Amino acid sequence: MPIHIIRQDITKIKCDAIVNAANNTLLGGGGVDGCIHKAAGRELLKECKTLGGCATGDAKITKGYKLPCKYVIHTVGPIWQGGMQGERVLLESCYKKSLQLAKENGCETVAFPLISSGVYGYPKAEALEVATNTISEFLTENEMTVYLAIFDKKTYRISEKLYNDVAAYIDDNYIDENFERDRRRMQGYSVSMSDFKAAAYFYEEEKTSLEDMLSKMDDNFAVTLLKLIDLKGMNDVECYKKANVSKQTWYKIMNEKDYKPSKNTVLAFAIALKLTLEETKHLLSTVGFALSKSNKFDIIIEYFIINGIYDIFVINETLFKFDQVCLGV
Ligand code: AR6
Repeated sequence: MPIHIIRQDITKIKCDAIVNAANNTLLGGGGVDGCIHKAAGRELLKECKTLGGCATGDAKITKGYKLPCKYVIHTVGPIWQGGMQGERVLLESCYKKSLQLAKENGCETVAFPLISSGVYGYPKAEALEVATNTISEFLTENEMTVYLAIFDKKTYRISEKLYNDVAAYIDDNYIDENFERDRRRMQGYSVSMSDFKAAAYFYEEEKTSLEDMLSKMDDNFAVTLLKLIDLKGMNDVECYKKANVSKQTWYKIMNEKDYKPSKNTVLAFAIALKLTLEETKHLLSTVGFALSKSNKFDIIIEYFIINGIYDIFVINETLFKFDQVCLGV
């Protein structure tokens, strides 16, 4: 099941549990801890007082009170001391223990802030890497939807070079549709009658029975996808998990004859399967989509495919930086 990176105040997320970046006392503090206590009300502090604190790397659970979630999972991240004091292992443990607690309490949707990346000083880019790696590892074995609430765009780890390369690629390839239309109008662009006649003649030549045409129809999306999965030596579960696509969506694709996946979903599969640009275009065409030069999202995806970069998290972080929706959402 998927991990969604979103830019949102965690206290506003409606899900089964939100995770709090707390301290060892569990008695509140600043940052996200302060926001959560404020939004939940005094009852949360009352329950926290009964918990006897929490060790670094561990997690404890309370009710959500006035928050729009059932539970708050309080975890205590490590204080950054240069990276040689076992900070990474402790931070991984925060995510693992919190997810385990969420699972034990039947949570299907959980939202995390970027633990330790504020007051505790863990470098944001590394904190994000630990978060995405640890959560995705958990999700390969478990069914849960996890949101990673990022407050600050700067958190994104993509390098300046990647950002600049993608920006340059967009500049070179982006066609503003309105600009194109106006330009054509200004140039008096029109289709002549003889063009139409030529097209009609061509159609006559090619005319064939509807039955014939239907029998030659290409494989549909589900069949094409399954063939590509085999071709790339993957299995179904591995593929949809890698694509950050939920089990429900996968089920619909495979079982509902008329189900049409979104373009976003098709592209998530293309990335998971490491398709070439041609293969991607073919997969898109099975549901009537194409990559457009007037769509920044499409151009960014094209950039990654052409450059053979298929890390969905790097791609999503880049999309996020360019204010586009993430893949597999
Ligand atoms: N929603 C989502 N993320 C947020 C929010 C919010 N409402 N508010 C802040 N962040 P921090 P830590 C982000 O400092 O580093 C407290 O005093 C923020 O931008 O809250 O683990 C505790 O009591 C940052 O990226 O937690 C502890 O003493 C991330 O949440 C100490 O801070 C974590 O920042 C814990 O420090």
